[in-house]
Amino acid sequence: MPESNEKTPFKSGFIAIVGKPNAGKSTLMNALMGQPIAGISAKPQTTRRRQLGILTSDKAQIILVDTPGLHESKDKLSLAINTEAKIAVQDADLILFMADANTAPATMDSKLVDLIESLNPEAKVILAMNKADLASKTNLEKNQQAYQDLFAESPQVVRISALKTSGLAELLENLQEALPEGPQYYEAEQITEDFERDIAAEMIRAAAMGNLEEELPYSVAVLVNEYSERDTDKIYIHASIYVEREAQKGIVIGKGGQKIKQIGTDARRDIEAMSGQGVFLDLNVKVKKDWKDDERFLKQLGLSDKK
Ligand SMILES: Nc1nc2c(ncn2[C@@H]2O[C@H](COP(=O)(O)OP(=O)(O)OP(=O)(O)O)[C@@H](O)[C@H]2O)c(=O)[nH]1
Ligand SMILES: [Mg+2]
Repeated sequence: MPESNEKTPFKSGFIAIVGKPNAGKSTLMNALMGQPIAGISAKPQTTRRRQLGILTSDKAQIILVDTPGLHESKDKLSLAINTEAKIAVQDADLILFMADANTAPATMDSKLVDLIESLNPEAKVILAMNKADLASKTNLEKNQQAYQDLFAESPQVVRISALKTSGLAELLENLQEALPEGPQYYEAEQITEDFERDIAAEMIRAAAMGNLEEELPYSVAVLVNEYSERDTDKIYIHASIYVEREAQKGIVIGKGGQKIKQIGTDARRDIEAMSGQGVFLDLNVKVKKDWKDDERFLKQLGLSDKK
């Protein structure tokens, strides 16, 4: 048989990773990228801004868009966070819907499905049943069916564990398959659009969230004041952790500075893994009264509901 010289068309597109808070979206993003670029914590509502993870091969450019889970509070921060998720859904060529395989769909899941079907009704959806490592087979099957039933058109399903990285090769194959033909939007070497200093800020905030309890994780914001390579192999970072009220400051610092020290240790480990360099991290704690409703401060954080 004569060899076909027809080339397989190059595929590309934006894949919005959506799902309720804590579903494992950022864990999946980091696992697919093979390196940490998103902040992760065991607490829900860790991600606040959408972030790209770009995977380029000679066949395709898969542009993952990590999004925040939807927030129900009515402060300006929550509105801005929801805007981030909505923009990602609107602009997506493909939606990757992350479900927790261990639990039945919640109201938040139905809300997300409504959002997708109203903002981007044409988009194809792939359903990822995540945390499959924790789920019993019966539970997984029952929950999977319930998730599929949320959609007008039953989506393709992949069972994965973002944490244990199982099922990811199959997932990637399905994502690539479902993408449209398209151009290479970004240089092959580019893995994200964010600057390292912004990723560092997210990692510091995720580390703070992981070390704080009750409402405090949600009262924290981080700004990086300096991010510089002072010598050849070490990055110097000076960052401020902001809280909403004076009384919260002492809790973040902790007895004898123990808490802030632990936050620094966790954040440094993540930033070093992200940057591939040693990190010297200098942290302080500041009060910015009611910053969640302070539009100017939210802008400084790169968040705004007016996009
Ligand atoms: N056992 C298990 N845990 C997982 C898996 N994927 C994520 N997790 C854990 O779930 C928690 C939340 O993960 P994230 O990746 O921050 O979740 P997210 O969906 O990005 O959450 P938000 O940013 O708050 O919307 C972390 O403690 C992860 O380690 C998985 O496949 N199995
Ligand atoms: Mg996240």
